Amino acid sequence: MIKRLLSVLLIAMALISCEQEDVTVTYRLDVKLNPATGEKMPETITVNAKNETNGQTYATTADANGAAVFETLSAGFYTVTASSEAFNAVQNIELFDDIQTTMTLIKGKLGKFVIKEVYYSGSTTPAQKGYYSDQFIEIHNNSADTLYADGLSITIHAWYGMSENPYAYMAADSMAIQLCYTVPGNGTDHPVAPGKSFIIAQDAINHQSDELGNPNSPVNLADAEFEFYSTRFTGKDVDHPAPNLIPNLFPFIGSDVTMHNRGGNALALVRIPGDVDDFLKNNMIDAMRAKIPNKWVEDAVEIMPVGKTFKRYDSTLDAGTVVLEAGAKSGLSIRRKVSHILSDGRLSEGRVIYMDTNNSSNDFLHDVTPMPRGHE
Ligand SMILES: [Ca+2]
Ligand SMILES: [Ca+2]
Ligand SMILES: [Ca+2]
Repeated sequence: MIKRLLSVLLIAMALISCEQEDVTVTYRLDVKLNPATGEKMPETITVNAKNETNGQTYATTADANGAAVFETLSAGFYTVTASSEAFNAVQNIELFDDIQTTMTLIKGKLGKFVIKEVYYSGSTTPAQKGYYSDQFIEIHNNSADTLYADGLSITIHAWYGMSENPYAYMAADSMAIQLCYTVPGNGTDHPVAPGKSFIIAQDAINHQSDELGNPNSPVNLADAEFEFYSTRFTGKDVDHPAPNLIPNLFPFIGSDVTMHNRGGNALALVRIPGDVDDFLKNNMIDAMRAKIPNKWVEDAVEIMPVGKTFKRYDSTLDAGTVVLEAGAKSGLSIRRKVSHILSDGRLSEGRVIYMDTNNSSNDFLHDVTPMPRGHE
């Protein structure tokens, strides 16, 4: 009899525990935002909590004190982001209990696409000549969502930074540019998954093995998603199979889009609403340079020539600078530091998140061997 009672009891306990497993456990997440150093708290701050396990996103707004509450979130790994017009913060939370967390805002927009690597120094041929056709820019989706590269423009600042920036008068709200190329597409032609990147090559070939290449080049760019292509002046550029970027502003006399090999090019990723050519046409500073509002900039990196310190970008775009000390023909590049790599069995397992505090002095490695699609 006792045995029977015991087994009934055990079955009942098993049933209860089964029932309990069906009940979703929720926790409360309290977020407290601090303003950026020396700044006031922005009026409107959106706070999102994205569950990295099932992809669901929950949104709320912070109150005047910077407090935001998510009352009932299911247990899991979350990416919490706070963003206003001019400030942002990001934090990863493991929510397996009620949690109170503090996040400090930084200046600048929330990074979506970020410039992950820029190889502009070029390499040295066996005959000790400079070879620059292997230059590339790699752009990484640093967000938790699929983004589209369509319509994303890459720009080069109008000033090389060798002396005081003559466009400093507009820097607080606009930047002067001398080059703008845009990714083609109808809006959804070029999806980029979270943690993935795409490469814009000067020439999309295997520079190490191509007969027109350089066996000393550090890169094979045959699988680059896009390339720069120019016939405008000399007709010497070769159109390889990779799709070409759309040239919107390219006033140089040369056979291709070649970045300044000693670091004179401050780059930016920009979303220009509407027709890019129309916008530029109506916003020319002179025959060769245009003006673009800082608020359209998705990411910017102030690459500086060796030994120079003449800033061009406002601190909201890039509070610092990055210098490649080895200079031209060194075969070395600048690359964003890895912030963290998501793990612990999330859907996003292995996704690399790069450091983006909008300060390239902190965010970038320099004098590193180019590593297209790689990280360290
Ligand atoms: Ca080319
Ligand atoms: Ca091509
Ligand atoms: Ca940035």
